[in-house]
Amino acid sequence: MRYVLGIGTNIGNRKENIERAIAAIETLPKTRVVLKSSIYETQPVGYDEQDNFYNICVEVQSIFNPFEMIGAVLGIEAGFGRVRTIKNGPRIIDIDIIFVENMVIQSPNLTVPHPRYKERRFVLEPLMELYPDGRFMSYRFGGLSEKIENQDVKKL
Ligand code: PH2
Ligand code: MG
Ligand code: MG
Repeated sequence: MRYVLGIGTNIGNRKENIERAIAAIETLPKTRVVLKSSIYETQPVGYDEQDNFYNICVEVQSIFNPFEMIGAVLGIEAGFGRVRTIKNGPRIIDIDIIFVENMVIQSPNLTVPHPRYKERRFVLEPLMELYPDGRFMSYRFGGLSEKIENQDVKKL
């Protein structure tokens, strides 16, 4: 299946965290990263009192179904020693499922497409780099990023 994942980090060596997360995704069975955006340094959204993030979006091809995939990414996050404290607060690694093909999923532990991706420049900018015509399958996100204020993003 075709996935778009968003990865973010603002604790420790951010570049290394992103590289390690991508390497971990590639170790999943029959799973590979087929597209990778640049890394963006981004202003925190939702909770101000924390350091800037590094964010990236990747397209992944995997045999995993979405529930296997969310289990796998939570496992990778746990392997980084991630502990969940403040909502939207600092994290060593966060791996979010943005899209799974054309699927719509509403379940207690997984919502696809990601419910807030259209409000977040740290997702939209790398997405537009991967899909310059502003579409992934039936999803449309062209022109949204420019309308968002107070969320600085800088391509590294
Ligand atoms: N993730 C959040 C909340 N705020 N801000 C930035 N810049 N980057 C993120 O990845 C991020 C955030 C919740 O997951
Ligand atoms: Mg997130
Ligand atoms: Mg998450």
